[in-house]
Amino acid sequence: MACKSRVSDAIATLVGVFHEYASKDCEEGKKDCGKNVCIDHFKLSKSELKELMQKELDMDNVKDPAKLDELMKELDEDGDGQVDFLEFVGLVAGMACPNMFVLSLSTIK
Ligand SMILES: [Ca+2]
Repeated sequence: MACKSRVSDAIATLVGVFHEYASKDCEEGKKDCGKNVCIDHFKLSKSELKELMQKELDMDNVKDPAKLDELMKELDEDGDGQVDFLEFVGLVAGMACPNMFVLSLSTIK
């Protein structure tokens, strides 16, 4: 078995968490009849986004409907009312940047 890198593990975790939450709202009517696979498990609904933000990122300010609407509007670049993985990764990258800046400063001191 090949040794996986930490970055590969981090990517796998990110994808896994995204799909876990994106699958929560899967309704019977949204299943692909032939394959019995949920066809919307590649996107986060507003309620799925809220749950992910609260449980995985400790962001309780999304309890405020106005804040959640604001975040959803900001992330939903294609305007389909859901957050796909690429739109979600934009959020993660935005959150990582300030932390990376702080880490960079701490290593050069
Ligand atoms: Ca979208």
